[in-house]
Amino acid sequence: MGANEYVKKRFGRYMDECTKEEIYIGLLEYVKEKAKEKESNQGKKKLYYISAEFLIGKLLSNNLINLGLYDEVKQELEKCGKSMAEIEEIELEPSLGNGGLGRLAACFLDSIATLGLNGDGVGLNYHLGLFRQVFENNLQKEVPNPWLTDQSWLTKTDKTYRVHFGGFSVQSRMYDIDVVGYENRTTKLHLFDIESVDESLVQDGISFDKTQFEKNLTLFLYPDDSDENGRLLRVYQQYFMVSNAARLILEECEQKGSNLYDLADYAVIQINDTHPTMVIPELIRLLMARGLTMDEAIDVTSKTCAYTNHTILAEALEKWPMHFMQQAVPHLVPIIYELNNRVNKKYNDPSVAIIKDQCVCMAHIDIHYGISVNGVAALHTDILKDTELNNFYKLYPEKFNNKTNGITFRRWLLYCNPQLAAYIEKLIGPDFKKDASCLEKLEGYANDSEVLDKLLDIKKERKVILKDYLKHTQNVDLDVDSVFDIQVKRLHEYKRQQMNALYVIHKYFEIKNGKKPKRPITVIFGAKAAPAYTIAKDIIHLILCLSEVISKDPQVSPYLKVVMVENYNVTLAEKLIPACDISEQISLASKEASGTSNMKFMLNGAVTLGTKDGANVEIADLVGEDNIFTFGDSSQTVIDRYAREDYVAKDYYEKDEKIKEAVDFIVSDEMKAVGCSENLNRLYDELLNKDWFMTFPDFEDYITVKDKALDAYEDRKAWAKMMLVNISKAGFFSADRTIEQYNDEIWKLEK
Ligand code: 26Q
Repeated sequence: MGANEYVKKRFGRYMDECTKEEIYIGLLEYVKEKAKEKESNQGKKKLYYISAEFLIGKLLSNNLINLGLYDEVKQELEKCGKSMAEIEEIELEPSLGNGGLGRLAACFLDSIATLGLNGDGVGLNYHLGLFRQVFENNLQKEVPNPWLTDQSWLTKTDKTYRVHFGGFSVQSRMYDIDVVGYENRTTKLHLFDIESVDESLVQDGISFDKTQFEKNLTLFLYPDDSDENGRLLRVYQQYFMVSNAARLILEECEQKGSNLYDLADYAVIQINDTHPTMVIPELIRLLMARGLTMDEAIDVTSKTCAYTNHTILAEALEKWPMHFMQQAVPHLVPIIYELNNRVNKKYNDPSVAIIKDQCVCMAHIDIHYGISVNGVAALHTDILKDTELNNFYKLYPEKFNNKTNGITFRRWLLYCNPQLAAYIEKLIGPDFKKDASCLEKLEGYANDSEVLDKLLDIKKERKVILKDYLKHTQNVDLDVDSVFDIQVKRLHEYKRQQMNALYVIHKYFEIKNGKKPKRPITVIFGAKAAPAYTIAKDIIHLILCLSEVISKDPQVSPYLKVVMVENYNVTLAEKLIPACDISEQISLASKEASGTSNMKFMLNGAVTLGTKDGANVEIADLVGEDNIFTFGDSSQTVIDRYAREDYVAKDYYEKDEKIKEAVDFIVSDEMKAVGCSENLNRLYDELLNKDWFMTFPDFEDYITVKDKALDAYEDRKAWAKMMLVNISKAGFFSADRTIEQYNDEIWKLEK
């Protein structure tokens, strides 16, 4: 049955007589039905990918593409005078993630389903998501981001558990989302919720009573942890997630015939960063409750779990006070002590202990009691081995391995850029859709003038689409003949949005002094800052104020525009990335584990302006130095400078006129006329007296290389050739490749 027939059956009317809302619901149910018809891998061994975040994005169009129904449905809609875009607008984007870690989990599920592997995702059903970002008076404000509707992609299951905490228990329920692989099988994302959740607990903005766990556990992802109650709540959430996961895993494995001693033949658990780490003591506890000895339970669990590290920032490595554990999960405490004792007895080295200063180092549990520790890009894994986790690497060299991240080409090319995808298919045929390495065939066209022109045309078309979209949704005006320079990612000082902002100020002065760029520049930012991360919010304030000052300056505004899109999310990324000319990947070398937007931009024909950090290093190796703009100190230089502890920001400020001029502007009268003195002063002080992520040492080089990129943009043919090389080399960054590697080297699932 086609979509229109389905809608007729559902609503008694064909699509031409239905509202957009009805069509959306009809299509949603149609897709769910079709997904049910697809088989899933029922092999003996199964992967459980546990993650606090799954940033899955809207699902309607993506699922239609993967089911092979997109073109058909699009045509049916058009026949009824409706467009796919207007139906897509009805769908709310699930707000189940924050950034790269969550989006990676979503890309991985797509690849697992596409490759036909037996693997499910397990996470939480946050009713109000992370938060929705709104701008007021040039400041970020957080409001709840409800996304659940009566009819949704979630299917309520009858799986429920009672989950016990210190002093009380809650009833859980599992909800499932079908993940549809590309022209292949399906798999599931299991999201656990509490039956007793109470959204009315949320009062003003995103604040709520953080002590009422029975009502608040699944309200928000990453609730504000600036106070002790917020941090404690995160522990409750994490335990709730993994306790449900562990029970599901044991149940499924026993059903398939596991005697629990052989659990590792039936299950492998990938722990996505340390948030799900408590699954280790919880599994040990449950196995003991089922009759295994402590030794046996530890042995079985240690053969089943694998850990992925996504960060080298020491402050992001989770350490929970023992008294939190005592309060939230007293039944895990003796197990954690035992795990710690065993480590101490064996190694007698405080640096690898699990309990330090009465805190539990979550990553240490994962490393001692798992089969694998992986980083997410080659440089990142090397830094883990040589520096950050060196003491562990010396103990367990065989556990450490690299899995360079990847992205799903279905969403990040076929869906988000059908114009480019169609043209690529015209040139090299359809094989690249299933085997991304085929993109290399494009290199044969590197000197084909017609092909290069067409790539520029497609880019222009995508810039027009972005312009229309931002006008319609955010009332932003873009000049499609300007260069689109885009930095979209979580707001964090190490990612250095502040350095990009300083460049904008530098350009502003150049233009004021009569040095006009050859072509107008549009600098686009998109980022959410964690609600309690003061300096990150100050950086957003800086960018919004700059945007206003520049747009009101008739001398500068024809040549320079700053746009900060509100509430950057997957949906916006799908519009921004295809339209980008210059991809900003400017983290302080050694700090960005991998980055994945860098891969999405490259695949869509943007050229990277980046430091030698994370996966940028691998991008540079693949495309060659002529097809990327790299700048800044190397990771080794940075690591050494930190070790010497001799970086003094003020020295740079005093010696370098450009730095001084740009930094001083932050607290200028012009800025204070549109902004808040308190925020601007604080950011100014932070940069001048700390600049912990070393923007000043790289600033001069950043200006030079960015200006070089802008110059290069003017040779349109040469630029188009760079675009083509970038697209042709993007195949390595397919999540299908990444998942094949996880499977071959860690999971070992049958196909
Ligand atoms: C830390 C302490 C307490 C509670 C929460 C956290 C926390 C929350 C979120 C720590 C980290 C995150 C998110 C991390 C993240 O998104 N990392 C990104 O992962 C991507 C996928 O591997 C990489 O490409 C990025 O480089 C990395 O920043």
